[in-house]
Amino acid sequence: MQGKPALLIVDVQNDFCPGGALPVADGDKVVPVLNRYIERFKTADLPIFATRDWHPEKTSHFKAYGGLWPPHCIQGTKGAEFRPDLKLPADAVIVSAGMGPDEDGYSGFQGRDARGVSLADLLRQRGVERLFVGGLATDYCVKHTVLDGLKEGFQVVLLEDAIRGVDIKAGDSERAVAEMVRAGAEKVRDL
Ligand code: VGL
Ligand code: ZN
Repeated sequence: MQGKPALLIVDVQNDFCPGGALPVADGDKVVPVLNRYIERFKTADLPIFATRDWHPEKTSHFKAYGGLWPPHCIQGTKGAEFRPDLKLPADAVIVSAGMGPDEDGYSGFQGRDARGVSLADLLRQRGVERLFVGGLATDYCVKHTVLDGLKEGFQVVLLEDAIRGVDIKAGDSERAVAEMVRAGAEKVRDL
């Protein structure tokens, strides 16, 4: 049985694209693909969610404070904005994650909207049962969001043509996709 779908776009922000603070190779290439999915979900009157990595200046997520990463996606900065060419509709639901000073916040399910409502509750309020997920980065936020979505009981479809990864180690993204599939995600491309 296929439940009510929603599109879930993960962290398509300036800092994860070429020219940004933590660029993912070809990160910008997901934008036109996601724009086509956005158009289709809008036309079918289905809800669209977008997560954003939304860090404070000081966080244990950053190298300077014990973490893995250079500073990126700091709240209110240009780098934290969604890519300007991503055509998010005005009624897209925005969920911010990684806001705590001592969390990585890789999963969108650790995120909240402006009123503090969790992603899982926002999805359930709208009757969503099936998530179509694309965005950045395959081996971090996409992976954790997909795995948590499955744990929360949602069906998850990974949009394979709309994801790109960091690949600190060669093959990380490939392994992440395999892990998501093992956990129960479906893969689709050119949907
Ligand atoms: C992400 C690394 C650090 C992501 C966020 O959005 O995948 N990756 N912070
Ligand atoms: Zn981050």
